[in-house]
Amino acid sequence: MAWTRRFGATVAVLAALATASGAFALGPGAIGGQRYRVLISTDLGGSDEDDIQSMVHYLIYSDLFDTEGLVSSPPGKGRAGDILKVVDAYERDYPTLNRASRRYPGPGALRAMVRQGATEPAPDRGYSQTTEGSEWIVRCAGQPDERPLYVLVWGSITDVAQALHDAPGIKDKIRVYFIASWNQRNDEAAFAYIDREHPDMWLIHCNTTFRGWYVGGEQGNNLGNRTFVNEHVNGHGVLGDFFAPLKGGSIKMGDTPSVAFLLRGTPDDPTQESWGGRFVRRAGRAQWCVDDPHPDAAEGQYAGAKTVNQWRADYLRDWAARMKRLKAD
Ligand SMILES: [Ca+2]
Repeated sequence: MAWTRRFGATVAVLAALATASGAFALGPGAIGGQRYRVLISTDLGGSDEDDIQSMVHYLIYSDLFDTEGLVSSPPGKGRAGDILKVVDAYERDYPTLNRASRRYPGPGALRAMVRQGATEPAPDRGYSQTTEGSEWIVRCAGQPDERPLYVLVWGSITDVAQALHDAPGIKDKIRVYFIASWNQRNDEAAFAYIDREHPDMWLIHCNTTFRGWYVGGEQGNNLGNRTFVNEHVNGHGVLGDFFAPLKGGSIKMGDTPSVAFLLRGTPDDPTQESWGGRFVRRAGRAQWCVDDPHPDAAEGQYAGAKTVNQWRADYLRDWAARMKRLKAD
């Protein structure tokens, strides 16, 4: 009996540890060999430098993904040309990266998938004119590939709304991770259109969870927002030097949880743990997820943010190891 009690206690402790660290809960994701199709809709080059940070990070991991589109979206002054400038930096590092992995996309292939989307928010009805960007979303979604297309929305959801309006059938093929918050406020009409007309969408409505990327979690041991950039980004290739001065030399990367969600976790089910957060279903919607309102998941005022920052040491150390590829010379 004593043994049984001890064994039972051990199991309970292990279960508690597993819950605390989530160590046994994370699915493989792209790092574990799953290959996902990705299209990014971004306001890069506009109001905030943090999209450039996120794009650099994405490109360092781009050998793990089948990237199909990079769409310049509202709000602000960011344009397709700003995305191309990041690709230019990537091109200079490409020979080095290519030696580390043959699966990095060629710079020319990336340039060929950059499209200009809308430059203004939608009018009240939530959609307006087809753009090259919205058309590209429709076209990628329609590819004869059994895998879904993950659409990562780093700006306003304007171009996705337009694409859904033009071709509602794409709904069955796309999975949208929307970094909402300020992006949503800058085009409420586009989001309201999707919310109203497409409640059956597969969508992660991430309003606050993403804050966990740079708020809270392990910030010591060169894993602070500034110390990490100094130690692991600055001086690491053209891309590292491109990143290092942005946001005052500090990590923000508020859009990156949409990528981290694919890097490690189980994207088929956003209610499971991932580096990009764990979500709960919105009532009455089978495929629509929102920030976890449970107080244990909050970091200060940010609901769900702990479901990201609990992995901070893991996702930053993994990225640091990848940045070393750029020191290969
Ligand atoms: Ca953004």
